[in-house]
Amino acid sequence: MSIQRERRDEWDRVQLLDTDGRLLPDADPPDLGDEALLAIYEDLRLARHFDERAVSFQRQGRIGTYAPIAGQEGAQVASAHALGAADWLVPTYREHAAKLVRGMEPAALLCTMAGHGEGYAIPGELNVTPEYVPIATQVPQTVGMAWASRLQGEEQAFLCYLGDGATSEGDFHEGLNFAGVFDTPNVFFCNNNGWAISLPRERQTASATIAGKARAYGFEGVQVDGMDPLAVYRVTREAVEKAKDPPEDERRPTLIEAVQYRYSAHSTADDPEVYREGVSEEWLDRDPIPRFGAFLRRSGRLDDELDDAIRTRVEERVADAIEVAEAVEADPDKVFEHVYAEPPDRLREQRAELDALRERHGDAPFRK
Ligand SMILES: Cc1ncc(C[n+]2csc(CCOP(=O)(O)OP(=O)(O)O)c2C)c(N)n1
Ligand SMILES: [Mg+2]
Repeated sequence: MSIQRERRDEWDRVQLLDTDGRLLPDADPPDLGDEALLAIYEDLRLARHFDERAVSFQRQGRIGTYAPIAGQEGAQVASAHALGAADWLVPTYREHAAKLVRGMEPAALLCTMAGHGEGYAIPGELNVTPEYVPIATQVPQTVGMAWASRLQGEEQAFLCYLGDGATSEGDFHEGLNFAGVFDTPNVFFCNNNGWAISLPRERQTASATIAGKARAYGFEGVQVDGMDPLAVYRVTREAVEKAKDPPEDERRPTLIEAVQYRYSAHSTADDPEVYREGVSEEWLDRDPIPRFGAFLRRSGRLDDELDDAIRTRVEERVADAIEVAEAVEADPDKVFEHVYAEPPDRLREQRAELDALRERHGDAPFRK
């Protein structure tokens, strides 16, 4: 069966910057001051550098499997910047940059990746949930959180990230249907990178756009250039406001489809050369970091000196985080905790075996 369908994509894709970082003639940029724009830029640089170091760390066996983000920083950073302090952020396994924007420490992220439970202790005031690995599970759960918040009369928006792959799951449709009927204060942010591991977007859905799926649930869908941080910020900010700020009977959820490309593999356990061609010039031209940097330079907000200072700050921050994370010692007893109230016999036997080994060899080999 051919998977080709005739497709007429009449959806407007929101884009404010051209690939050289020039504001498009009819662009309506968001109201952001110099400080806020530079904060977004620094977070973009932090995200890229953190990602490079994390991939290298995984290759050295210092952290476990890692989900890279190169190319996707613009969507994560700009959308997370659009949230207010009281709003909630619900990440998948890939939203490292969004979590950093929200105030999570890079050392905590590395700890989690190295298997230390400490990284999962997310400070309560950040309003970030633990990451979701089972695809789309977070969608109905975030709708539940948002509905509870609304029933309690709170003014909070709930930003729920998902991939293009998640749109084929029942949870996605159940969650969006409920959100449309009950007007829960949700923003569904779909990072459409064109692939769900080896499955291309064309095999995921026959819909012309992912944004268009919102129509079926009776609310607005917006497609945005996910590698244009300025455009991502604007559409997310508008969606966040629409979820919580207008009069009670005008509050509405939104589905955002951020079209983008990930330069790197699905995870460090994946080899994309098996199923996709190398990264095209077209996607490299859209790289959100030089593009946003060029916009800041053109508008006189960034020069070489400031750029160097930002690079140094970012590198120092990640280097410090690595030092902190590497100093954390594994506690082998934790392997046995938190799953069973009453450990079964085989677990008791394994623990006794470990204790015997520690008696013989000392504790040190089991703490790294
Ligand atoms: C319910 C479920 N099915 C399958 C998997 C295995 N799996 C992990 S990531 C992934 C692809 C997800 O693709 P997408 O939603 O587009 O996100 P991306 O990784 O591209 O960011 C799959 C199938 C899973 N984690 N959960
Ligand atoms: Mg994907």
